[in-house]
Order: sequence, then structure tokens, then C-alpha cells
Amino acid sequence: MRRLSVVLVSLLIFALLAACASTESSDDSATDDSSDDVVAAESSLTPDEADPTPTATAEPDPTATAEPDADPEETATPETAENGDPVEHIVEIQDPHDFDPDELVIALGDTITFINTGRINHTATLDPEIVRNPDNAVLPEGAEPWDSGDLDPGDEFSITLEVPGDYVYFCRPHEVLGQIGSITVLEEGETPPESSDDDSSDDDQDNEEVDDYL
Ligand SMILES: [Cu+2]
Repeated sequence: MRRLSVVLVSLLIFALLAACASTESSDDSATDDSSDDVVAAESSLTPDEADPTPTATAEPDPTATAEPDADPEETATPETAENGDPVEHIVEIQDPHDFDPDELVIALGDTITFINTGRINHTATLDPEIVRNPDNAVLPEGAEPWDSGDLDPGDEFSITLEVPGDYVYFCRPHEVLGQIGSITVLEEGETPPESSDDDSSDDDQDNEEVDDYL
């Protein structure tokens, strides 16, 4: 019985060692094979995982669709400006031969009122038919010529320009003396920039010009 048990125990130990060795080797081979399989499985899974990724990129797309939503808001802002009351711009006609300001940028539908604040007669005129220098009478295509007629001191003349574009007008008696003004009418929905600084600099230039003439 002892021998048998010793043989059995030694067989058992041998069998255990053999099993351990076989499992180690099989583990190695199995690990390699399975890792290859996993890599293959991952590579085959990667397209599947790549599909969710576009789906995840599709989530930013709604965000991108939210940006177009912001654009209507921006277009809504000009609409508010369009719905706003038209602005009246005052241009003083001054002696000896000056429009103040002589450059205006206005929104479509705004009104310009010329006021003769001088002591002599002036006009505010945009008529290519009666201008001496064609450069002094410029109006966009489709716009109508206009003429205030003679403005006595204190007289006013108002006009609303309905066609966007660049205008150059003049004073009939004083065109040759350089009494010229320009108006830019912005496109529908555009609003004129804040240009008070430019106006003041223009005024300074105008005053210098007047000083030169005086
Ligand atoms: Cu004049």
C-alpha cells in the first residue's frame, strides 16, 4: 500500500507538473492567438466604433445648426433697424459756400433737411442737366434728380433718398466755388456707423477751407 500510495502521489505530482507546464505553454500560445484574435476583433470592431464617432460628430451638427439659428437673430437686428423710425439728418448751408456736414452716410429711407443758415441764397441741387462739372452731380442708377430751388436765408428743403448708392450734389450759384456735398445711402438693412469723430474732423477741414477762402 505504501508503494502504491507513493507511486500514486508521485504520479499525481508529475501529472500536476505536466499540467502546469502544458497550461503555461498553452497559455502562451493561447494568449498569442487570442491577442491576435482580439486585435482582429478590435480591428473589425473599429469600424463599428467609428460609426458611433460620426454619430458623436453628428451631435455637434445640431450645434452647427444652432449657429444658423443665431444668424436669423443677426438678420433680425437689421429688421429692427428697418422697423425703426427714419432719421432726419440736418445739413446746414453756410456762407460763403459750404454744406455742413458735406459728407453724410445715411440709412435707406432717412430724410435730409437742408437749412440755409447763411445770409445769401443757396441751393441744394443734384441735376446732371444743369451741372457744370459732371463729377459734381452723381446719383445711382434709378434715382431721380432733385433741386431745392433758391433757398433764402432761413429756408429749408427736405428730401428722402429711396435708392441706395453714392450721391454728389452742389449749390447752383456756388458750384464753381466748390460748394459740393456727398451722401451715401446704405443698402436696405444696413445702419450707418458712428462717425461723429469723422464729422468733427470734416468740420475742421471745412473751417480751414473757409479760412482759406476768407
Ligand atoms: Cu451756395
